Amino acid sequence: MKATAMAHTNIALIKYWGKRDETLFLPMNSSLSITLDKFYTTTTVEFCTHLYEDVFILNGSLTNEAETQKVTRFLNIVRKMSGKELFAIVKSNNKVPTAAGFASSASGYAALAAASTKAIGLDIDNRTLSKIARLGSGSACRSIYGGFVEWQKGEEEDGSDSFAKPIIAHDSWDISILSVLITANQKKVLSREGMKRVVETSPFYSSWPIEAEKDLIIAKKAIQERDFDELGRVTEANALKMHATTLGANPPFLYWQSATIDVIQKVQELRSIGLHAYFTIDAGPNVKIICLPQDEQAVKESLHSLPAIRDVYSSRIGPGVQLLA
Ligand code: 2P0
Repeated sequence: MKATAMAHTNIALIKYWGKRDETLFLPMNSSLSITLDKFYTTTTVEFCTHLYEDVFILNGSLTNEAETQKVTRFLNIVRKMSGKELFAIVKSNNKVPTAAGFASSASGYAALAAASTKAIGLDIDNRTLSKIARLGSGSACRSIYGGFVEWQKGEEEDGSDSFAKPIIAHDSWDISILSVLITANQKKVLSREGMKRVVETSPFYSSWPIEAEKDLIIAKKAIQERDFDELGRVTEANALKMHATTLGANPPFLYWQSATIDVIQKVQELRSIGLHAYFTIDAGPNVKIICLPQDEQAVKESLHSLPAIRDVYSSRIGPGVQLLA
């Protein structure tokens, strides 16, 4: 009753922003991401007869009650599916610079979903696994697959048609992704809270799902045609539209810092001298840049000239979830 799985983080080019159902993690819009090769979570789950509660060890340390409860809430779903009332020891290691503010919930819940379902004896396909991972954290459903991945929002109230699917395999288009660290400080408005606030209060939100669906069509076509600049343009535009919704929220909020804008302007400047680089920003101040591999070194060097940049992590496109044992 023991299994180990590894899942990689993903970065959305077309963002998931807003839920239509908070319990089932059903999104307002479909989204599209790339899975990264360098950042991942490895999780071992062992269901035991002698335990009277779940135990969660993260990066070698026993977690607090709140963190353990999140894992228990997720394992309850798996226990219910299997009909087995067993508690588990969960050991998880993040190879994600979490101290750098890069989210690990996507890789974390994707690895937990794969390891826990296998350990408890469920035999399920990746589509079902994607739906289960979604119930831990929305973006986790995309980390089941490698390469370019679409999370189709679905229409059903029970979430049965809300899952991710691969667009192209991870080794069929070589792209470089730079994660630019500006600050490691905890953000003031967590993404879960931020998306809820914009849905409920921002007058700019109503156009978001419409725009996101349009952007998704453009992005998918660009991927099929391997048109990097078209993909980059729509990626940037989509990120800016997402962040525009926060300015209209009540109370308003902004994830950016001045260094975020410095990076945006640097990327624009690099394009003006012929480099193929485009930015995207998630629910925080750090910036991710997609660029062609031949431009990676030049982009990296130019970023180091900005005083507020603390680090730059390079990745390529990575694989989907894997069972290790
Ligand atoms: C994304 N984000 O598509 C978007 C862009 C943040 C901005 O997915 O509430 O941690 O657990 O479903 O998945 C972050 O949100 O939120 C996220 P929950 P999650 O990557």
